[in-house]
Amino acid sequence: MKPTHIEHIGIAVKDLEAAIKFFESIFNIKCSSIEEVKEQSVRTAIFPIGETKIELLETTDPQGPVGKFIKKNGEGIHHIAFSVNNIESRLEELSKKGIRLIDKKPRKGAEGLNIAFLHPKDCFGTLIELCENKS
Ligand code: CMX
Repeated sequence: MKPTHIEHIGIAVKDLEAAIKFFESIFNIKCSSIEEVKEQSVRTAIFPIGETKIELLETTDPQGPVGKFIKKNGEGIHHIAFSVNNIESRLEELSKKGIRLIDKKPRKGAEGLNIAFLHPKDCFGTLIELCENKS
């Protein structure tokens, strides 16, 4: 299992619009899309930076994964997403190595990517997302 690059870094924020303004004005980068991912109870804002992206995440439900994360930790880095080829085989490989899969099968995430999360308790406290490379 070898990621090709970091697809994005997810940052949990309380106020998406305020965070977008901050990243655009301070770092001079442009938000390319804002999207609601209903199944994950989040609104996302994407900022491409070279080959990777920053994904800002605002919860739409205090009981959703980002809502619970912010309640416990406050705002900050929520997950790191690795871009991989052939995500289903990668998941099978990781499962055989005893890493708990939050998503046993890939599902659609922001920007229509096929994604799956690995459990942070099996990854040194870091929530890792796999994203399938678009071909
Ligand atoms: N990074 C590191 N640790 C995390 C974490 C994160 N982002 N989210 C939760 N945890 C830890 C908690 O701190 C907690 O640790 P302790 O047991 O030591 O207190 C433990 O995991 C359990 O957390 P919880 O808040 O009780 O929540 P759940 O067990 O119900 O869920 C998790 C945890 C990771 C399975 C769930 O958040 C999940 O399924 N995440 C994947 C989906 C997701 O995050 N979606 C939002 C982004 C969507 C997108 O990018 O499109």
